[in-house]
Amino acid sequence: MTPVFFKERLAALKAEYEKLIAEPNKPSLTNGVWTRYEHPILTAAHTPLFWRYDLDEATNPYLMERIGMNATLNSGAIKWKDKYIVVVRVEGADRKSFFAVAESPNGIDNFRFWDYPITMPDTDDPATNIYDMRLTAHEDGWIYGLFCAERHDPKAQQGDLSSATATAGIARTHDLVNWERLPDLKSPSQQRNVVLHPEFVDGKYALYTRPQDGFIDAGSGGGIGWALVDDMTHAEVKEEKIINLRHYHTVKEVKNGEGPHPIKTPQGWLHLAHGVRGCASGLRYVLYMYMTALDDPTRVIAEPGGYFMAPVGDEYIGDVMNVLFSNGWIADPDGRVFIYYASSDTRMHVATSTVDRLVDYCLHTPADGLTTSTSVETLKRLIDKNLKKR
Ligand code: M1P
Repeated sequence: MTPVFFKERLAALKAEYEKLIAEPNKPSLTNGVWTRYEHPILTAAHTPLFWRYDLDEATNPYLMERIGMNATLNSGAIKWKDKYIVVVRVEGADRKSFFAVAESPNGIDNFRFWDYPITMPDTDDPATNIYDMRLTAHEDGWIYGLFCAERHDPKAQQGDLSSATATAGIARTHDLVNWERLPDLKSPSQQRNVVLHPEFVDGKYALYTRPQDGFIDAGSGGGIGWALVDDMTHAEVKEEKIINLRHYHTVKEVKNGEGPHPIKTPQGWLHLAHGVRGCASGLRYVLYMYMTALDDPTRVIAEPGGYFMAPVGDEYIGDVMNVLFSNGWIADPDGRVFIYYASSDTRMHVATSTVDRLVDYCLHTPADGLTTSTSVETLKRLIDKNLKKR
């Protein structure tokens, strides 16, 4: 290869990369509750060139990718030092996920990765894969990151290289760079989608849990749980109650899981979660919302029927089709809410709303009556009301 080839290709790669990062994101679809944006905020192509290429002509004369990145998905989010921060689950071509911070000045576009991924210390029992961090700036002064720590099931039969276990990993930080790893959550069951509530409740740390029978099956788990914990440095689920149940023939029939930690509003805690149902093409993951009482965050006070957001257009397509998943949102002091969601386990998007709109959505959207008859009666009531005004 000639030096000219290397220089030209490098210049082209850099120009293309900067164009991608700087691309403005404009509002696209809206249903009045949320507004989607034209472009994903982060894709595998947004990961820095210096992660993927050896940029030394002597050792990489063809300027080929050396370390492939496959996807950028389920990201925790936090407003920090006036920047919109997402802690992204980056999945390499080798299928290993890791965490990396990306920041934006406006929450909508210009997301740029920090130079290095997060070095997450291991516990004494290192996980094979870690992913889906929920960030909580807790009133104790720490920023906690709770995530799934996945290991090959020690009870797997010989030759079974697929059975795995899911445990909640816990770490905390003051700067998003240096992380103190705490022992994994002790729980009678496997756990994924565990989220730390931002305030003490009865003087204890409060966790949203998702007990599950196996690595994939929520099974007898029942839904989103709640557990109080004395000490995050030795967190243990002793008592767990299910606060948001699954139901037959709903969007969360098969599984559900808390998204990011809830947002506190004067009317109650606003929750974003995912619900899963089965269909002929596999599992369908959608986002739904519910609200709980301020004086008792375990008491559901509202739950709109159906989904809040489901895949649209290109969002259907990716490594795991028909999936929307969210574990990060940011509520700004001016009332705007930035909802960060991944489509089909492949790329990250943002949708915007406001606290007022989301509360209105939760309090005034009819609940799921659980049968066709009740859905039709609910629909007829709205039609009657509207037609009387004609
Ligand atoms: O593939 C869809 C999602 O599946 C899992 O979510 P849950 O535990 O609710 O089934 C997670 O692995 C998640 O990362 C993934 O996006």
